[in-house]
Amino acid sequence: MSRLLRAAIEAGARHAEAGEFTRRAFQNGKLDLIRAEAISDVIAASSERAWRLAQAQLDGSLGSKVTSLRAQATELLAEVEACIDFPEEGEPYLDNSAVAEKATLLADEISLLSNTFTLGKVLREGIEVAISGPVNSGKSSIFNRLIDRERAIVDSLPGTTRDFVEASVVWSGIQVTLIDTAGTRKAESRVELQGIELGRKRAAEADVLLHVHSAEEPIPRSLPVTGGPQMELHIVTKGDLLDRAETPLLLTSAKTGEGVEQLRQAILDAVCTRDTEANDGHIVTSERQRALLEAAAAGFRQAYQAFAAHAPVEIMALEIREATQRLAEVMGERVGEEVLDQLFGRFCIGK
Ligand SMILES: Nc1nc2c(ncn2[C@@H]2O[C@H](COP(=O)(O)OP(=O)(O)OP(=O)(O)O)[C@@H](O)[C@H]2O)c(=O)[nH]1
Ligand SMILES: [Mg+2]
Repeated sequence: MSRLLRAAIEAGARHAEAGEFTRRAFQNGKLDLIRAEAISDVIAASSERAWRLAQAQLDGSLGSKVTSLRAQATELLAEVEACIDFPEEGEPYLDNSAVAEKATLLADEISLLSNTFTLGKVLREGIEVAISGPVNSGKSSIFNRLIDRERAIVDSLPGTTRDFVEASVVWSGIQVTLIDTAGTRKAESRVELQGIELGRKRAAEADVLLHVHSAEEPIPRSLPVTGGPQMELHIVTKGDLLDRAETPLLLTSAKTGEGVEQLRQAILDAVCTRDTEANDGHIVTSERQRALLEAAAAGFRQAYQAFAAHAPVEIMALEIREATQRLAEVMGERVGEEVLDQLFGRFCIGK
């Protein structure tokens, strides 16, 4: 293969660049940018749902939604610009308040769409769930239960897990990476202290932090609210040792399997707050799309504010024009070379 390749290159061929074919298709107007982005998502899909989502984008699902928003925006722009071009004729017909109102409605609709990015990210990239708690509280046991295999060592000796252990599973089509960490306690040795620190750092990067409280210990009545960016869940482990459940927390047992299915569901619920049906299944999948939609929504809101502040109609027109331009950029119109370089650079060679 490599000799063949060398011969081809000597005869004048060259290596394709990353994403070169998709980029050409985009630049020749065969694909809009949302669909071009979807190609790299199809290739990178880590689960069936991620793949299905990418496939839907490739079929133009999100693109058609953005196109319809853009049509509304263009109509609004025409209304407000008519008034500038033909002030005498336009003024009596143009109802500024109606335009401002429509701009607000459009802003709300665009925000709703851009908010689906959180779900889109979960579907595309999956989630990370870190299990943390005191030593010997049953973290590794519940970890093994959740992934359905004996991956982490379990022992009655406290301090069994030394740093962290990771394993990936797919639940309801979403890739879930579970991270079992070393239990916390006043460490006995320097090595243990380092292990705890490594686990803590890894856990800090996860999307969900699962705190475990062993039924053998007093279960805290009030839970600390950290207010960080992570979702936090608290559960009781070794629930089979409790006679009566006296806790509002989810009771689980790695021994009997009690509560394990509910725990899986609780983890998925924690990250998928907005269901897929919202927005007719249109989901924003890239940070680029999200940022542009946010900017468009902000622009339409500013158009309303200009109206509310009795600013000249030109100001309102300016805001609407810029916001409409942001919507066009989502589809890939008038997007700068640097953005394209960055976007296609993520593709595999030759795709
Ligand atoms: N009865 C009962 N015992 C359990 C359960 N889960 C874990 N244990 C026991 O609790 C002990 C500690 O379990 P591990 O899963 O190793 O706990 P850990 O939190 O990972 O411990 P470290 O890694 O040392 O921090 C072991 O002896 C387990 O057999 C459970 O659901 N019921
Ligand atoms: Mg452990």
